[in-house]
Amino acid sequence: MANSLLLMMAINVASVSFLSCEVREFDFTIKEVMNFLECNIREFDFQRQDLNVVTILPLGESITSTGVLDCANKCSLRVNECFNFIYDKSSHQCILAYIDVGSNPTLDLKSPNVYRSCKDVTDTTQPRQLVKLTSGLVVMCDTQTDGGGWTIFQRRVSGAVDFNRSWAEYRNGFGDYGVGDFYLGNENIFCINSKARHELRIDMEYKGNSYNAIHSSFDFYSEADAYKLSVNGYGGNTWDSLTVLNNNQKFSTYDRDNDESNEENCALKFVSGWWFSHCHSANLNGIWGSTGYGTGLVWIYVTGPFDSVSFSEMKIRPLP
Ligand SMILES: [Ca+2]
Repeated sequence: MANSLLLMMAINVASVSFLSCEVREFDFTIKEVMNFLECNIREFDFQRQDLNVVTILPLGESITSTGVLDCANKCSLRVNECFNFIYDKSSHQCILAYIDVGSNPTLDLKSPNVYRSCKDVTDTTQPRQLVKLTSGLVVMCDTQTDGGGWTIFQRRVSGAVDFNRSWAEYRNGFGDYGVGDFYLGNENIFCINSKARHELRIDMEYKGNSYNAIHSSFDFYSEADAYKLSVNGYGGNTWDSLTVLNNNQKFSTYDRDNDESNEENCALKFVSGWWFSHCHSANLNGIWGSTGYGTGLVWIYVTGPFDSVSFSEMKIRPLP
């Protein structure tokens, strides 16, 4: 029963039905439950902003508890790990439930040895793994490509997530780790990159072929400089489309025109948030699958202006 309930919680994670499930499961006063759950949901919402949590949590640990509020308290004391709890009145067992995004990718929030960066991830059995950094930020790591250690900050695999977003959304990040499409957020990229020098790698797929573009030098400026991007030192198996028109440019969105064109807002025109100049030669935050002029996930030397790559990942790794 406990496991099936957890599964139900996983599906309706913050919904009213999830709450009523709990009320039915626990045999104590609704007032007590609601008081706690209101608190717990707030905590969860806070975590959710961090995590973009998607699927959930099968197993926690079972500990003896004096009552439901004690069990709730045990959970709330471990707010960074414990998502919710189940208290079994007959056995006095308190089961703490942890956030986990399932088998692939896995979210390891239980390890006391949290990671400074994706480079600290030693378990490379999953090609993509979610980890919580020491900063508290949960990131998706590419653990295998060219030795792994990559923090992915942009990912397009399905088109399920709209990338035509505001300045604030691009600053804070958006998307869904479960679906696999997300943007980590310019502020997060800036923070990560200010702690160490990084290289940038872009992986793409187009018509069954894989392409990569690597810059050994990656500078990412603060919001005061409109998250300007500056790269250098190119390598890869395709020609560099990024530096043709988009190097040393500020970030623009439909509601924040920082591009070099006085006539138009490139972000508005090309339906994306990006480092536009007089617009672009690459536009990986464009419209999924678009064949409209320049509006797709363009990498000009691969797709031309009228098509889209079918997979994109932008990732950074600390330099040795
Ligand atoms: Ca403009």
